[in-house]
Amino acid sequence: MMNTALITGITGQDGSYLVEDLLERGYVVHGIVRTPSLQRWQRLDHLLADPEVHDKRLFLHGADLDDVTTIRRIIAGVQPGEVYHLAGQSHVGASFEIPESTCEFTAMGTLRILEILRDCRPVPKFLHVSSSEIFGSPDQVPQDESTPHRPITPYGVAKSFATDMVRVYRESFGFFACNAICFNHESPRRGESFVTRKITRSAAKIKLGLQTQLTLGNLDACRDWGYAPDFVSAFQCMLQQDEPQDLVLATGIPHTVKDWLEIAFGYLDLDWRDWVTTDQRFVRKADPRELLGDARRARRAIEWKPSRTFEEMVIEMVEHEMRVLNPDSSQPVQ
Ligand code: NDP
Ligand code: GDR
Repeated sequence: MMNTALITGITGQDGSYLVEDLLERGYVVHGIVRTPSLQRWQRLDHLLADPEVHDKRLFLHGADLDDVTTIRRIIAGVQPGEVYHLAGQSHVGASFEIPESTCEFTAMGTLRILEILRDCRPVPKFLHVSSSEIFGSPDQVPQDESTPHRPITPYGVAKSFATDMVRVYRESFGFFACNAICFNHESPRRGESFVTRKITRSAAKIKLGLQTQLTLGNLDACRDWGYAPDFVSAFQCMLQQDEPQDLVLATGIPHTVKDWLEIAFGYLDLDWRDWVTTDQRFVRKADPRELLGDARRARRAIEWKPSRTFEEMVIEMVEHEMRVLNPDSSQPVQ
């Protein structure tokens, strides 16, 4: 019998890679989407245009994360064997401006889904995408599954709550439920307001004469940046373990925003110092400083390891922007 999976946040960066991964593995996939008046789910266009896939092996259902009754009805109808919970307000900087809705969807949204699943027979396996932001200002570097949570952003607090709830439902109600504690992961499908995509897109635009300046916040900000398709391929493996457990997913290698600038602009033969300015607007009220992941447990448990180097990933993103912005050229403008 085919496995049936339900994904929340299927239209996001990770959701779009996860649905491809699961379809390739032979799953029937159901996704929950918000229902805007203008339906544009760009990252899923290629799948929705495929008559062998759309409404055959991939089905979309409309619901916001606070539509509890609708989500309950969808889950009752679909009867998924596995639920992948990715939906939520994912911008850390924005969480300072909209802390209530961030917590409403990211924290309470997760609890509501756990409560719905509690009434299912059997209870589907459950994967929650947690975040390195739960470590906030950590005492230990690198961080692993046992590092205490010390979030310093509203987003981090919301993810910390959701992460602990997943653990509580595993330990108290016997759920097969796991947290994938993910450090930053990027791709050509990354949202344009995140610093990585902002840099790669702007570098390409500047090269093509479509933009004259790039304004950023803290250029010394340091993160553990990996490649998004590598991360989502771990999600399915996590739910196939003999026993449920949380796993940190990370490369273990730190880089700064300046590293992104050096590689992205350098690849296009530009000196970023000629084009980049900074503005307080993009500097966070609080920003974790020493986030670096230790993914040894994931390596052991699911034989997970990153497939791309940092430099390969940055260049892939720059080349993607050049192709999209300059479709007549098969090669980047050098
Ligand atoms: P995106 O922002 O690209 O995608 C977020 C998804 O959540 C979208 O499908 C969005 O729908 C959906 N969503 C947001 N709010 C709601 C809501 N109220 N109701 C229903 N759906 C909603 O994020 P990513 O794909 O990058 O990340 C996926 C998850 O992983 C997120 O929870 C994020 O916080 C977490 N995470 C991501 C990391 C990363 O580096 N990418 C690292 C660690 C954790 P719509 O398209 O309609 O906006
Ligand atoms: P992050 O990613 O907050 O780590 O959250 P983001 O790309 O937004 O910021 C990374 C670092 O770059 C600094 N920065 C800027 N950030 C943005 N967005 N715009 C700028 O102009 C800019 N200039 C400097 C930030 O201050 C920060 O230090 C991502 C999201 O995917 C979360 O959902 C996820 O949980 C974490 O990664 C792990």
